[in-house]
Amino acid sequence: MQEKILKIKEEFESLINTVENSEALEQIRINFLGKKGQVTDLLKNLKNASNDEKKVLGKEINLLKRHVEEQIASTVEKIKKAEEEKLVNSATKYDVSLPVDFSQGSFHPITLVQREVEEIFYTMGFTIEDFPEVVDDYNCFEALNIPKHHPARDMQDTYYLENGQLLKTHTSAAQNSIMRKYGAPLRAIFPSRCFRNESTDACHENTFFQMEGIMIDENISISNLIYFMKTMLSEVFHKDINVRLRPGFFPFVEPGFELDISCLICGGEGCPSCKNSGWLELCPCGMIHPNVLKYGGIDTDKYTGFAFGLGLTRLAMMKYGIKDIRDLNSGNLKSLSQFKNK
Ligand code: FA5
Repeated sequence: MQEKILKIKEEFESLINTVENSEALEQIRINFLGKKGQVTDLLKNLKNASNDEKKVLGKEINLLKRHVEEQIASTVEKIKKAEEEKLVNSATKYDVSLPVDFSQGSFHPITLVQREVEEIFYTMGFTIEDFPEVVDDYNCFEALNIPKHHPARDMQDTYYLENGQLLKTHTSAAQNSIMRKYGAPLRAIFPSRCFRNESTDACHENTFFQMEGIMIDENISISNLIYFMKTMLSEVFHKDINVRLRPGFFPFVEPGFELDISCLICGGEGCPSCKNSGWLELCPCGMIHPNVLKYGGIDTDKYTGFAFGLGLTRLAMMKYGIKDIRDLNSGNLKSLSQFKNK
């Protein structure tokens, strides 16, 4: 039996030292520690040994079992880390000087990042809603506690149609309709294209994507908001990201916050992508103002909620290391064809 123990140990060592992914590691675990695993069998067969043998062999088998368990546990961590690193590295190999590959179509990086964030919120019980890009003044401003002539409108000049409708400046424009459609409790995200009349630079476009999220229920607090924001960012980047939360003013939330992430293009040193500040405004958020809940037909004695407006285009820039936001709307295949297999 001692020979058998040694053989099993050798076999385990050679397998564990060369294992490359989680699936193969799970097979090794089953093979050695599963119900019919080799180490489990050794323990079962011990009952046939004499009392003296049991003392010696039992100790050896238990040592082997512990060794196998410890090795598997530390390898799980190693593999997880390696798999995450692989994901992160593959996500940041963006190089405009690479030749164009016309052999296969590809998804736009914003589509990729949008789908990824949708998946994250979907698994946390959020529905994914759609809303038109052309809206009226009520939805875009008034229902959000921004009456006519309110100075907050200055930050969001946009393109108006002759019939008085406008191209929506932010995804918050869908909040009122979605509250009215579903009532409370409610968990929804609604990604969309937004438009603003503004000069473009490395981090501003006149056409960009946001993803709004709202959660309304009894006893919702800022802790819930912070939890969901942290979960989303760590899932998207597959690593811990430096974030800062600072007070921010938006008439439709109280209190309101700006959530910034440390710029991943320059590592926080300062560059044109982050207006040389080292930080990038990514996801303003806050507790939904009671007026906005009332306009949405929600009982404010019973319910509270949070809302956030994630800058999806900026998220794609940070995730894929795209230095200039204008590359994303350029239609330039040299840039866009690089995202095939991501
Ligand atoms: C808003 O649009 C608010 N509706 C967000 C919000 C929702 C606040 C819910 C509170 C509660 P802001 O104007 O800061 O806020 O834009 C939100 C995000 O969209 C910014 O952080 C940024 O990531 C992105 N963004 C805004 N303007 C542009 C632009 N011109 N180009 C690219 N991204 C932009």
